[in-house]
Amino acid sequence: MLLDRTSGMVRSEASRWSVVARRVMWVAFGVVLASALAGCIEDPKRDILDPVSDSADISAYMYNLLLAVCSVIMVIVAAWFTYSVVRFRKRPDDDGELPPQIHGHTQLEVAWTIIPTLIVIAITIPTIINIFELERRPGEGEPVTKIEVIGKQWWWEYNYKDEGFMTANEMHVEVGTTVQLEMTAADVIHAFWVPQVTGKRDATPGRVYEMFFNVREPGEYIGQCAELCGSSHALMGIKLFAHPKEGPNSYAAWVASQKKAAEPPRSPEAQRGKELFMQKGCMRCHNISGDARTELHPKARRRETGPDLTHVGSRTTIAALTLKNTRENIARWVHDPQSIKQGALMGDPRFNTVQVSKEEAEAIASYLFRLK
Ligand code: HEC
Ligand SMILES: [Cu+2]
Repeated sequence: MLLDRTSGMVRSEASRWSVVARRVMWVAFGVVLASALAGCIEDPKRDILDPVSDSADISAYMYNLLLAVCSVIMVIVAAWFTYSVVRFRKRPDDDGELPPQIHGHTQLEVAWTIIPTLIVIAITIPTIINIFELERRPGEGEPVTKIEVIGKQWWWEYNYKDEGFMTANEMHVEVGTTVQLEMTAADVIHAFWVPQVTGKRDATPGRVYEMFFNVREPGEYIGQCAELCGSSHALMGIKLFAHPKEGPNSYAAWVASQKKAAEPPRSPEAQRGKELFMQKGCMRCHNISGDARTELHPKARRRETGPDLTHVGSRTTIAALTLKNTRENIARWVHDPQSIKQGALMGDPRFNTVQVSKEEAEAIASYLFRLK
């Protein structure tokens, strides 16, 4: 029992719970409204109902099929229910007698067993067909882009093994060419998901799961790690660029630029940045190819190894979409990664006790940002 301070009356436990329940409802309402608004302003969008690949078509088709079937059922049930409530409501002349009961009515029982079974079968058949369709491997001789994907706390490593380079978070593929992801994880379970392009699939330590897709529209698609993987899980974004087959923005042009060794520094400040990069031991965790002194030996790769920085300046974002890629943001990140991404393995005292002053970070940023 509680004493209500304004009225001095004793309030029951029940009314206290109703106050709590009302507050919970308001909070829930706020959360729903905020996420709906967030959905409105999002650009570019991440919408499974606007698929741009064969794989996402399947997910959208299954979603729409289930929505249609369930909507029909809902309308029938709701209409029948409303009709019954109105038609059989209690009237003033009600004599209190029970209406005829249907317990043990054989035809009805058979009907409500068979109809749901048919509905479930109708949903199961396309589901099974589509599961096989999603797993279908590309045919012999069909060109395939193979990308090894490694989920790490809290970013994505992409290894274009056939081409011989690595990149991070921003995946590039070619429109019309089947992409084969070979997904695993270095630490905990993550999940790769670009709603307009792929289904959701776990990246699990010690296992390799494949995923296939073929994008049909050039563009930029946003994704997100979809498996709670620790404190900065929400800052583990994905960007997928689908390049046309031809032209200056073609996939081949992107691959050619990524295969090049890193640009040597051009300005004195960038030169100093490169020296600081080496002095501070950044290449313990980062590779910059083209100079043995900034290269990370492939055998030295560990769980805490960070993104390949050979072409870090060519990315549009850094730290898995946490920051826009600008010179200033690289400097901010290098100076104090922990304040930007809590728990990031860079700047974690267990692996890295190197302190980089603001001014040093700026020199390093001049070097890194030019690595286009
Ligand atoms: C202990 C290993 C480690 C060391 C040492 C380290 N880093 Fe990192 N670095 C990482 C990891 C891990 C990430 C990815 C963080 C994330 O996004 O969660 C990262 C991310 C970055 C990024 C962003 C790259 C991108 O594409 O998102 C830059 C730039 C960077 N580090 C520069 C440096 C510099 C400069 C130094 C030396 C002062 C350094 N790092 C030292 C592990 C390390
Ligand atoms: Cu995650």
